[in-house]
Amino acid sequence: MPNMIISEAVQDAMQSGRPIVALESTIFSNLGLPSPTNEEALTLTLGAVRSKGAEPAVTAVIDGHVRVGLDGEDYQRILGEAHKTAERDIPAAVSGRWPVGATTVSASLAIAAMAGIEVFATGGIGGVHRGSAETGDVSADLGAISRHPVVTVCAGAKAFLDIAGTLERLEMLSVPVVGYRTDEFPMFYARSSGLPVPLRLDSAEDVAHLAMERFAWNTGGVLLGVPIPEDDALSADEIQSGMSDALATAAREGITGAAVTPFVLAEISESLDGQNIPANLALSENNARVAAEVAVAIASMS
Ligand code: PSU
Ligand code: MN
Repeated sequence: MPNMIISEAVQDAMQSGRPIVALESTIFSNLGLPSPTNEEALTLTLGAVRSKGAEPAVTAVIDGHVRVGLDGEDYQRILGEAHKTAERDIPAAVSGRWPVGATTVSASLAIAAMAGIEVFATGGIGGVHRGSAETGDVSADLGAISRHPVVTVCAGAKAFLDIAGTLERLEMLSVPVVGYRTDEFPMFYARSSGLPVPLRLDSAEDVAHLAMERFAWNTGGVLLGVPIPEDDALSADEIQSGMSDALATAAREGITGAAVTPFVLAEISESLDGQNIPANLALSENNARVAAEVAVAIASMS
């Protein structure tokens, strides 16, 4: 097993079989959300996990150490300047002693799986980018969701991605994609992408059952799409306008590789003039709550 520092609170939960929810750190860093919204998102997310009786385990690489579960000062470190750390970057972050490696979905899933944590919550996953036929740009999140035995709870994928292509790729990767109380794959700020999910489940217990069956095969994870709460959702039109500009700017400025997603996210926030912030907070909190309910259900079954 690689070296990892597991916080005391998370170790306690592991030893007593209490439910744990892993969380990524990229969304809470300057790569994901602007300050002070990022700190607010973190507080709401941690509170949501705890309110359901589960222990939050934020993943990160701090001073070259892989961390599972943070406290006090560590939280301040991930809220600031950070180096985006996907799964493939973990060895470089450790051997190169990166001060703050903010883990993406792929890195967080790798760390959660290694630590034996079965449920993970995020905001939106990465996916197949528009124009990927030319650029080849497909997020490492998809491969990680498929390989690691963890339930990923998300509000769908960002509207700037190729959602249909993302769902096709998830099928190719043999990922069970589940709509939580919905028949359609959610689209982050919007409740639906208009595209059907292959399976709908209506309770955390049902999701836990499915996850146990999936894990029994030892071949990978489950993706659970949870629509943003109705009151906080933006309309498809609102999202569309901000997005086209952002993609055009990224293309014009020749942004490639790991820089694409943070760049587009920042551009969209700017063009929506902060209208997306309440939505971002609401979906992060809601996903954390559902993830905790699933973790509680899994813990009660195992
Ligand atoms: N979607 C968001 N906010 C984010 C991300 C995605 O709405 O901060 C981050 C997540 O950490 C995700 C990563 O795992 O971007 C995907 O990056 P890429 O597209 O480069 O794989
Ligand atoms: Mn990419």
